[in-house]
Amino acid sequence: QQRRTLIAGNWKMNGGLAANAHLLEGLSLASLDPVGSPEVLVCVPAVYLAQAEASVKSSRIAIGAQDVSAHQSGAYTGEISSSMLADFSCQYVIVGHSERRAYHHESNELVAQKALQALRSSIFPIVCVGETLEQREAGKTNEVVVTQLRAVMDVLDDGALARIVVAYEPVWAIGTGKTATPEMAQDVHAVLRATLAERSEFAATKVRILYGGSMKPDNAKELLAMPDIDGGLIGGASLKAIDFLAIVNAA
Ligand code: 3PY
Repeated sequence: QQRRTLIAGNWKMNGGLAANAHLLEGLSLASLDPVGSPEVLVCVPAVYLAQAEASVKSSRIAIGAQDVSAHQSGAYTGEISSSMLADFSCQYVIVGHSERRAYHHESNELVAQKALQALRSSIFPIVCVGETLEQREAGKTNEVVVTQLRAVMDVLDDGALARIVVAYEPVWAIGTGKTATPEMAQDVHAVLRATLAERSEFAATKVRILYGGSMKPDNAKELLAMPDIDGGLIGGASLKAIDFLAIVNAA
């Protein structure tokens, strides 16, 4: 296996000091098998990065953020730069989650700049792509996700491209309890990998493509068994240690 499975939790705007302490402790105490096992990541609200950094210190759990500024520094009130994230041992950052694309009007170009900025601070961007129900029903799934991915590919050289993570999250499966079937997901993952391969075979074999959108303990195993599904970006089920660990153990 040339790609190590990555199981990433996306906490979204959930949690608080006490709840996080409980969850992080539950995850840290789990005896995660150090070899041949998946990489485990929690993407926490930025204000809790310091708490997460301190809590997971002696465990194998990596920490990440959920968004990053496209700018390096300066007059961007409310924004958080990639170097600030790096100060707290942040190794990954989600960019272009569909909730940010929808509610904060993030364009493909902005998402690409965010990915670039993350890499400048040696943080791996997890680039989210995915179609709405309307787009799927119109037969536009591949076109939509390829356009979203290409915008990021356009700003990265081959070396940088090999360092991103992609997450396929069908919008209609986010927070709805609906999941793509393993075959539906695999089809899109294969298209995404072929798109990477058009630019760089090396990147296509290296880049992990995660599935996101209501991945749960009871559907994780069959999704993760597909050849081009290299992990998961987990929403709701990442907020309970027992569920998140069940997904980790299914990988
Ligand atoms: C979900 O599973 O709901 C997600 O959006 C994961 O990012």
